[in-house]
Order: sequence, then C-alpha cells, then structure tokens
Amino acid sequence: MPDAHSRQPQYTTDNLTSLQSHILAEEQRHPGATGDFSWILSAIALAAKVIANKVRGARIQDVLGDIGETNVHGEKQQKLDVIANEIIARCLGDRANISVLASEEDEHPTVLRDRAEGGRYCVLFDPLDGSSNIDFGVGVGTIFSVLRNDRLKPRDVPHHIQPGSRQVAAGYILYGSSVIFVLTTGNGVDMFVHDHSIGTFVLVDRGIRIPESNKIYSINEAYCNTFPEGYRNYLDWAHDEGYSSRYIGSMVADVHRTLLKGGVFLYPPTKAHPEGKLRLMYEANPMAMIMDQAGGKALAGSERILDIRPTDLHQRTSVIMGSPREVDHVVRHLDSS
Ligand code: AHM
Ligand code: MG
Repeated sequence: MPDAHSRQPQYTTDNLTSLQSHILAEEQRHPGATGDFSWILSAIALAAKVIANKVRGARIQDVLGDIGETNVHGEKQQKLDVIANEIIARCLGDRANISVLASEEDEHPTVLRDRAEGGRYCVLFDPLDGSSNIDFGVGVGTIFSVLRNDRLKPRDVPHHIQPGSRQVAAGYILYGSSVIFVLTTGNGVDMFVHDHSIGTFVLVDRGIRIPESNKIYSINEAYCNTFPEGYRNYLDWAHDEGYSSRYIGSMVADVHRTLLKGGVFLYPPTKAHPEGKLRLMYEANPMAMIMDQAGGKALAGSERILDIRPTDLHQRTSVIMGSPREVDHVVRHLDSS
C-alpha cells in the first residue's frame, strides 16, 4: 500500500480547491443543509490564520513566555494561550448558530444562545496545544470538535457533554514549517495547506488513509517507570523488534506525523496523571474521529475513545492512537499484563 508520501499531491494549478469551496461542496451533498456548518468552519479557518500570524511573529511582537498565572488544570498559561483563546472566541462568538463555546483555557463553557435561539452547534477547542514548546519554534496547534446541540435539553443542562461518536466535525491546525488544516466532517479526512501568497487554505490531499503499520512509537518514555505494566512490556517488545521513537511533545505535531507516516501515539496513565494527561473532549475525541475516519484506531486502554461517555468538560483520558496494527500490538501487551 503506498504511504502518504508516495501519493501525488492534488494541489496543481489545474485543480485549486479552497477550504471554503470544499466545505460548501460538502454541504451541498446534504439535502436541506442550511449553510450553518460552513459558517462555523470558515470562522475556525479565519481564527487559524490570525493565530498562525501571531505564532509566526511571537518573538518579534514579544508575546513569548508565560503570563504568570495557571489555568483550570494548574498549568502555566502562555501569553499565546490566552491570545489564541481570545482570537477563537472573537471569530466564533458572533456566529449565530453556535450555542456553546468551550475551551481548554476556560473553566466554564460560554453559553451564547440555546437551541430555541438558533444555537445548533457546540464548538469545543484547545486553542494552542503544546504551547510550552512555543518559545523554541516547535510546531504547535489548535484542535477543535463540533457537536450538534441537543434540542431536547434545557438551557441549564450542559449540551456539550456528549460522546465523541456524536461529533459532526473535528480537526486540527498545525502551525509548523507550514500551516496545515486537517478536517473531517465524517466523510473521510482532508488536508489543506495555507498558501500565504493568496491567503487561503488550499486542498492538498483528500481521503487520507493512515498506513496499516509502521514501526514507530511516539511516547514520553521518560515516564516509563510509572506506566502500567502492559505499556512497559509493549516498549520492551518494541525495542526488541527494532522500532524507532519519535516524540515532539506537541500532540498536534505527533498525531499529524502518525497520521501521514503511520505508527502509534501514546499517552498512558502515569504517576502524575493516573487518568492520562490529555483532555477527552477537545484533544482526544477530535483526534480519535480523525484517526477513525482515516482507517486508524484510537483507544483508552481497551475502550474506543469515541465511545467514552463523558461527565466533565475537562476530564482526562489515556490515549493509544494510530495505525490499526500498531494499536493492536499495544493492546495485546495490555491484555496479557
Ligand atoms: P497542553 O494542552 O497544556 O499544551 O498539554 C498537552 C500537551 C500535548 O500537546 C502533548 O502531547 C503533551 O502535552 C506532552 O506532555 P508531556 O510533556 O508530559 O510529554
Ligand atoms: Mg492541549
């Protein structure tokens, strides 16, 4: 099976599709579509361009470093965390069809309007994931999850606490050596790259399929003494099998590489984070939907991440995601420990 790198890119001068036109075309496929969804995704694309600009100019504009405060998770907030959060709120806040906006950086979600007032969607996001890497020019990203607003629920019941299997769209933007937008609306995974010369995200690959297997694991191995036994057994096995290790420490960058090149990305339970470190609703769920749509797998221990029934906006989960055969190797070791 050819891997992502041997495929011909679809971006040629004969075939230029912007993110905007792609979303509109996708929407046309659904009878009765109102265009609501396009508004949301175009707002996310706008926010991505503004954040990309901030990330690129961070040192020049003196917005590196932390602000001296911690967020709801007790983690140091970087200046750019706060800026990215505000940019998303500003770009999405006036879209009349959004009911709830929820962010990693805010303890409570913002209820903009309820279903009766036209709020049909909830948007959950991590505005700048991996931001502790930002001072060093390492790739960081925005992750987002779009859920339908359940019309039966009254305003005071949280609409956004739904399993990942109910997501209607998910994606991420990687601010790296190029700015890459990866999107699924439940019809495969498509990839766009920002073309600075025209100020637009252009389609470069559609229907991305993750390679079935590749001998690469991506994990913070320094914590291995505190991993459950099955993960340690897996790592011993992988060492014997000649695996390679790649770990950037930015989930968006690590998952993006795993999606294109294959392998497995893991964040197990640790002593510091017995439930796992990553957040279910706006980190693991959207990435799990992308993996699922690309033919990969995404698990928390033995359970599919998308099947977890959440109880809290900021709950954490362990993560094993990537090529189906690589995820199976991990699970085999967890099962026999
Ligand atoms: P953040 O949301 O505070 O940026 O933390 C999430 C990041 C992920 O991008 C990355 O996979 C993980 O934390 C790295 O954690 P560690 O430094 O423990 O390996
Ligand atoms: Mg994060």
